[in-house]
Amino acid sequence: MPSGPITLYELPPSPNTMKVRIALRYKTVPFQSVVVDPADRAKVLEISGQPLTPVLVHGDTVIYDSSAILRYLDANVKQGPRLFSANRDAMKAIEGWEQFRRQVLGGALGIAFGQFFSGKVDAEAMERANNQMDEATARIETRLTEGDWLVGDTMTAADILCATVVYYWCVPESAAPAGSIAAYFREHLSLPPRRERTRGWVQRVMAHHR
Ligand SMILES: N[C@@H](CCC(=O)N[C@@H](CS)C(=O)NCC(=O)O)C(=O)O
Repeated sequence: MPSGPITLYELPPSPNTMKVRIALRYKTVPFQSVVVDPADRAKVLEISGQPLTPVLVHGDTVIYDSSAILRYLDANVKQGPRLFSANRDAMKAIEGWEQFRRQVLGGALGIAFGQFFSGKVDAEAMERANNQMDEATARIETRLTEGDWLVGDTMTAADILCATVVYYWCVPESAAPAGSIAAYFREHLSLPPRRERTRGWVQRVMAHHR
């Protein structure tokens, strides 16, 4: 079993970094954070052989890619709750939500980040992002009529993977200082009032983002 201190190389407030941070806090695993300069990937490249964040270092073991990191933590760090499941159906359901994140939620997120990085605001594109997220969260809202979490009765990787995307559509004022990316998304992205359960669920997941 790997052991040793854990270091997270991260680029806040990226959704991929948020996933890993939430997982570490949820499992109550202590870690050291190294904030990466987006314009200087030399250290990340040296450690992991590729330039993207997040990267997790656990003793002598290096893992990159947020989904790989979640699986690594679940399989190797026994402390705290599970992120995945010993149950086959639950495991399939979590992986189903992971695909939903990539294929459905990811589309709206891509439009929103594309707008941010373009430095302009195209009202039509933002409306498309908002409409796509409204449609996508219908499935989440329905699922949440049956319980607090997407799979089973505890938070799993399914919640962490999906809520870190939907978060950008319900950023609280307290997390959006003027001029920040969060403030930009807060200004342009929103969920309709009928997504009340979805908003509550995002808050429950994001409560672990410390
Ligand atoms: N599949 C990777 C994607 C990692 C990724 O795209 N990271 C972004 C930050 S969220 C990054 O480092 N982008 C830098 C770039 O594209 O130059 C994961 O899930 O961790």
